[in-house]
Amino acid sequence: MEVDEGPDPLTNKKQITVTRPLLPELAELTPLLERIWESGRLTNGGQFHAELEQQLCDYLGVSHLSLFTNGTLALVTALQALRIRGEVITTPYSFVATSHALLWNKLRPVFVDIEPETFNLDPAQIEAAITPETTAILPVHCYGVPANIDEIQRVADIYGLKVIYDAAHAFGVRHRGQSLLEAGDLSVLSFHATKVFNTFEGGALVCPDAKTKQRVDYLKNFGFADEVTVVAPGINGKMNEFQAAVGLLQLARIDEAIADRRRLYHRYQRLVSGLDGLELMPEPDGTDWNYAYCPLLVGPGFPVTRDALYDRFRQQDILVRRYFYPLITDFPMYRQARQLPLPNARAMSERILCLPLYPGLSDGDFERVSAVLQAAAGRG
Ligand code: T4K
Repeated sequence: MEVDEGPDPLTNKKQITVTRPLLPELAELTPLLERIWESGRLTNGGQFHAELEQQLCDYLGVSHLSLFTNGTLALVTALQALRIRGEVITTPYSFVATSHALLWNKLRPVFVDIEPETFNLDPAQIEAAITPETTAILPVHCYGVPANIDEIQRVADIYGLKVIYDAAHAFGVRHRGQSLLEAGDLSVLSFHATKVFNTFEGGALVCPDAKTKQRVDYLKNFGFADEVTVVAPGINGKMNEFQAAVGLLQLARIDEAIADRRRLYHRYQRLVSGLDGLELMPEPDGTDWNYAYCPLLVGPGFPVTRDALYDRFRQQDILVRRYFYPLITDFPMYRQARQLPLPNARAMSERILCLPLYPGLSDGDFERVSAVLQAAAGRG
């Protein structure tokens, strides 16, 4: 990936965003668009849709996958596919779509704390939240870091609960030599523009077998099993041919993109290791991680607070983000939801700042980010 020399660190005001999408070359897109135009098939399971499903299964190392027009509809459908009812145990430390998928299904979220090391649902807390109404667990592989899948499964098996992973951040992550997306009963991916792999908007539901995929395929197409048979009140969650074509082009360069992310992450590690009071999330053990985010924790030992650091970045037109602050439980529609004590989630959400991380972030831009951190640390 080409990296330009970039602007003068402290004078240039070009905006740096927390992420920028991987984009295909326009010239590569043209022949695929021509094929769409010639076929006249724009959506409802065309050639690119079929090709992307196959190529993603091969790349991700999973046997069945159904494409969606976005990750949120895939989450909503996953809960429908498994006929989840009643209460679902989930994390407050996520993007709000995780819990919204429950409300769209008239399910009741029950919030449980996270492990501070992984930012993921703490399996040791789950049992205390289970009632006779509990039917499922909805954990997130936050930042693409694997949740504690063994322990979560152990609790789920004891109580007969389904496990649906919100794997929106976990594209391509392999854990102990196999795809993380095979954990639990279903996993949901997001291919939104801000993700490691994108189709502008998009997502997928990873299924364990052909029968489940069949049901999911019906559900994302209004419930149609054939021209005259509707088997369920399905939704329109289909990915169109343009999205799928973009996906095929992105997939061809995804390894290079992840390698770029890795290099940049290591550069941040070297920078942050020299600054007292800051801590970059360590890379997860035993995992081929995808470097989806660059989570920085601002500790009490740092001279400025997290929010003051956030403001300093903004003043330099560097749009860092507090993923995930506020906690989901602080949004009005979740304040009344049942929750266990959430001290870790709250502490992390008050310390977190995600730094800019994307393929092609220039040396000059990295220097600008670095200059803000150094100045805040009193090294300026
Ligand atoms: N579960 C989890 C755990 C998720 O994180 C998400 C999505 C979902 C489920 C739902 O999946 P989808 O239905 O979205 O497929 C962004 C994304 O919109 C959202 O997809 C993502 N999580 C979330 C973590 O981040 P915002 O509100 O922060 O997006 P926005 O528009 O402020 O963009 C962030 C930065 O990215 C901007 O400052 C600039 C840059 N950007 C953004 C877009 C859209 C670009 O450079 N180009 C772009 O096209 O939510």
